[in-house]
Amino acid sequence: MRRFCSILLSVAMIFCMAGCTGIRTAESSAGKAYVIGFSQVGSESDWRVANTRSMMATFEDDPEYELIMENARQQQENQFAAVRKFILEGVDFIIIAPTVEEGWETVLTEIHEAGIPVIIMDRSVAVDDEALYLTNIGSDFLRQGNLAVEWLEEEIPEDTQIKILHLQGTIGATAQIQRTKALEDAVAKHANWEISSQLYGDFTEAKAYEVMTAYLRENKDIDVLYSENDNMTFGAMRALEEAGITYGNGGQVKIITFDATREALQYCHDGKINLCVECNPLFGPRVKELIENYRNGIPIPKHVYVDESAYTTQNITQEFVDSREY
Ligand code: GYE
Repeated sequence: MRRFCSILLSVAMIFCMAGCTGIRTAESSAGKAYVIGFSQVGSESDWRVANTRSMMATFEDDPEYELIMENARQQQENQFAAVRKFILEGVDFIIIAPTVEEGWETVLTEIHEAGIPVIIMDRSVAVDDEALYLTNIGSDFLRQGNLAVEWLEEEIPEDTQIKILHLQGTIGATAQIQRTKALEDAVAKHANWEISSQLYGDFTEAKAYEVMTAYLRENKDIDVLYSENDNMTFGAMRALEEAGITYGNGGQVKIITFDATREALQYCHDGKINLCVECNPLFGPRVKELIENYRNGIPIPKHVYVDESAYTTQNITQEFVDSREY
């Protein structure tokens, strides 16, 4: 603590020497609250927006906590800068939703040396020393991919050749790595499955629409679209429509999407999307519980997975869609 105070003091002095521009410190902004610095990936998708909301809503009405969120706009360097700022401010706790898995060793070591506990949320980090973070709470992305693949295995007879168009999210993000792995492993096992192309959509609707539109100008022979998140799927659907290609139940292209947000579930219910694999973004309450356990000295597991399913037109009702929280 004394170390933080002296860091804070020197930072404040530097700012005052530079013309007293002012600095928001953990102390000044929060009184005695337990301050959490949260480095969020960005706002690239509906999933992400729901995730941010869940985190904000969980902590905002609790005077015991203050959550300071920094939006990295999908750039890992912005996350490094945010984390270093949190360290200087002397926050009590740090949460990181990492953009990509690689590259975290240095900054996590800096946090460790500052004695601040860290939770890795949503995606994972690839570091040798697991002691650099308390726990990783997120989805089992490989299981999600396998749910998709198992559904496709049931849909496609062994003697039918299929061409799969694969829309990929941010390369190097756990959600991309594992969802891609599930598909590639399955394609290697099925002689009748072929990935016709892998397009980079960065988990955003705009990028997916752009790459799909360009692709469809030259290629229209697609049987399955495997899209690694809902927003890319929405962009792809628009491009398919403009190219005059049918999709969904009874259409040319079967669509598999990940996240299962309300909008995607509605399309699924309406027969426009064939399979929605669920990815739950509502981590706020679970993260808070983990922090409270940590503060109370209750041991917490190294990995916490959330439970998820997959939906088709056959197994969802309008009521279910309407009750979806995200
Ligand atoms: O599927 C996507 C988001 O990491 C689970 O990131 C998350 C993924 C999610 O942008 O929509």
